[in-house]
Amino acid sequence: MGIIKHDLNNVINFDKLAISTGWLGKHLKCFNRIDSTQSVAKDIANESPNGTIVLSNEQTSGKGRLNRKWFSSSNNGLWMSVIMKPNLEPQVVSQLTLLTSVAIAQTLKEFQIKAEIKWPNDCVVNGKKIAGVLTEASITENVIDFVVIGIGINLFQCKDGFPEEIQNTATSMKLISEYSYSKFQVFEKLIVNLEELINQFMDSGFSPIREKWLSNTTSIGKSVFVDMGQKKEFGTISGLSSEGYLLLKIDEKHTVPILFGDVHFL
Ligand code: BT5
Repeated sequence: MGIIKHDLNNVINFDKLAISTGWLGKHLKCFNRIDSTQSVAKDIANESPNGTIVLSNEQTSGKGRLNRKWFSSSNNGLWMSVIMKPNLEPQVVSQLTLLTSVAIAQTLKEFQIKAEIKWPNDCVVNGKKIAGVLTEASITENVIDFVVIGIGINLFQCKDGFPEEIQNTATSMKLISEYSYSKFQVFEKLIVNLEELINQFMDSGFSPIREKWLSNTTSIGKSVFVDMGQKKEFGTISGLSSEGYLLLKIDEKHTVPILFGDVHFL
């Protein structure tokens, strides 16, 4: 596989990595410390091939959705962004977030960790967040130039390894599993799962991904409120639409599709 090294002081030794993938991860840009793999990926996306991955040991300004922070301390997690140039309608970009959550849940399962997918972009274990996804797209005149899928998976943090503000809401693979693993193993399995799901998505659309998403969530039937910034909607999660919207039953007669928001269990 082609490995492009940007930072030669980089401590990541990906030379030993032998990923048996087709197009995903064929080009890797590995860093020791950058502000955010997401920012770098967006900067280089135009001139990068489809499937390029940007990785960093540490992010000094990791990003969540809505400009929230993603804490990404050194060597503690898999912090990466995937550059894609898919021939897709812009409306389906949000489905890539759901797809990526499925890939993460499948990967964690291979390490004996049963993670649940929480709409739209979280993987949680026992109610605590172990991974998050941030999907951003550049679109010109209704055509996708590129999509960048940011993935953060907490690997090795102890409880007090997280900043105080997320100590009660975040978890890591190390905190859950006795299973021994390396960052490279997690990366490798994730890439294989992600590539397979993206290939399936490009061939057959969202329907098979939706089925997998549904089989990896326990959210259905739960009472929640969804915070959409300007508005909060209370109800019971009743499903996922064929487009990937969260279906929220707000009373006996009404179910509303939700495209964006944060789900809070009641
Ligand atoms: C996300 O946003 O969950 C998207 C996370 C994407 C991170 C990746 S890492 C590689 C790539 N480069 C980037 O700069 N970002 C991507 P959101 O749903 O908005 O969740 C953010 C919230 O999660 C924060 O407000 C915190 O409450 C919490 N949080 C922050 N860091 C966390 C961590 N390491 N583990 C668990 N929770 C965290």
